[in-house]
Amino acid sequence: MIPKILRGTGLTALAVGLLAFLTGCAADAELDTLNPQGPSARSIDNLFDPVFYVAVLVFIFVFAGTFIIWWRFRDDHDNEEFPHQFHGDTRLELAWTIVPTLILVVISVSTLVTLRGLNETEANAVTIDVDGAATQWEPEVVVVGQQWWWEFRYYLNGLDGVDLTDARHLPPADIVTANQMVIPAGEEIELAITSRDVIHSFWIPALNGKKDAAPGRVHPWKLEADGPGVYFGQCTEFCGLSHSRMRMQVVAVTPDDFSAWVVEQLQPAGEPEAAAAQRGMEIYQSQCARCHVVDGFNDGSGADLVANAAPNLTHLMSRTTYAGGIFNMYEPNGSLDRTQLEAWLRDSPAEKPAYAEGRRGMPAMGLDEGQIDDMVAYLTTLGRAPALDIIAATEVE
Ligand code: HEC
Ligand SMILES: [Cu+2]
Repeated sequence: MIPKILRGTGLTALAVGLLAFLTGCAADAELDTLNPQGPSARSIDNLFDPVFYVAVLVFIFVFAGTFIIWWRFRDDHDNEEFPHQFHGDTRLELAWTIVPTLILVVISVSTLVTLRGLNETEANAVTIDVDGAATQWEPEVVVVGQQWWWEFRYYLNGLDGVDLTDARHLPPADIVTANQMVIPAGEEIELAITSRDVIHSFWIPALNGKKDAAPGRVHPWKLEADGPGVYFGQCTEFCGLSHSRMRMQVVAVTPDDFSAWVVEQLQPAGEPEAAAAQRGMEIYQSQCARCHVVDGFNDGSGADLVANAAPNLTHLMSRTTYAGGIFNMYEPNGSLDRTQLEAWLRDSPAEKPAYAEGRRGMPAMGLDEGQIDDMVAYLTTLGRAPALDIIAATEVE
């Protein structure tokens, strides 16, 4: 027998509450904020946990009090007398003024201390071994948000003198990637976050907190991964049509792997050998180079969108996801996911909604099937696939 209080609205409320609770359950949640794997995320979690438990205590206290009052002073119908009235209680009033004040003071002070710590950056230079010559790099990555993907720019000589005020005309960088940021594990990475269009927000829940990417502004931020691994993120400021398809990943690797990655990314693209790939390169020249950049081939000057505002394709194959991190480049066995790539080249707005006519996202290019084959042949010459374990760890659904 269901108690009276749980019938009707009560039952509905309980069911809705339970459903909401269950939606929060996942065995392997990529965007879990409660499983920090870097110092910034950990300091946020260290603040969140106690505040949460205090909130639970307050909740229990307030609801228990409400319940007791409701029960004790209920009208039980057979008592005609008005309940006993009283007014004022100095001890109670002092208690419920002082205790919440103390709680709030403790919470605000610890919040301020945490915020201060999060905004302090002190990255140490990392040594990158470029062809036997050691280079010192102060780990800084410029993060550019735009509808609806992320660009990561690495200036290996540091950001001094690099003018970031207009994200639509950034100075050429040594390495430019999209949607996957590769970093050395165990090192603090400074971020300079900006946007080419509207406000976005950069957040890798396991590594750091949210920071807006705002056009015309450069927001300093940082992240660090305790160890090698793949950490997922998602734009967290609603930014239009494909906001939900604006994802990113941080791939933290060992210092040696990082050096190797840098050396590889510094290579410009070469001339392809196969005839199909050469035909693809010609199509690239006539149709794609007006937006995209392939280092060693075209530099994006005179780009049709705003300069460099389409993903740099020089090392496309070294990225395991594309188009805002929503498609896999590879099958789990490491072979190219050709069907998906062809679908993208056939009609990208059908794969990922975009206001193409408003110069956002990639427009449908109207290639025929032969051209698509040639294009795939060319694209697969651009960069090298990463190791199978990275392919597996970065796989998206
Ligand atoms: C009008 C500009 C424009 C043209 C022309 C264009 N693209 Fe794109 N392309 C984009 C934009 C913008 C994106 C990012 C789309 C997104 O993630 O939502 C993109 C994404 C891509 C991607 C995914 C890259 C990644 O890392 O996410 C590939 C591959 C690609 N384009 C290939 C091509 C090819 C091949 C052509 C020529 C046949 C072409 N594009 C023509 C603007 C353009
Ligand atoms: Cu966004």
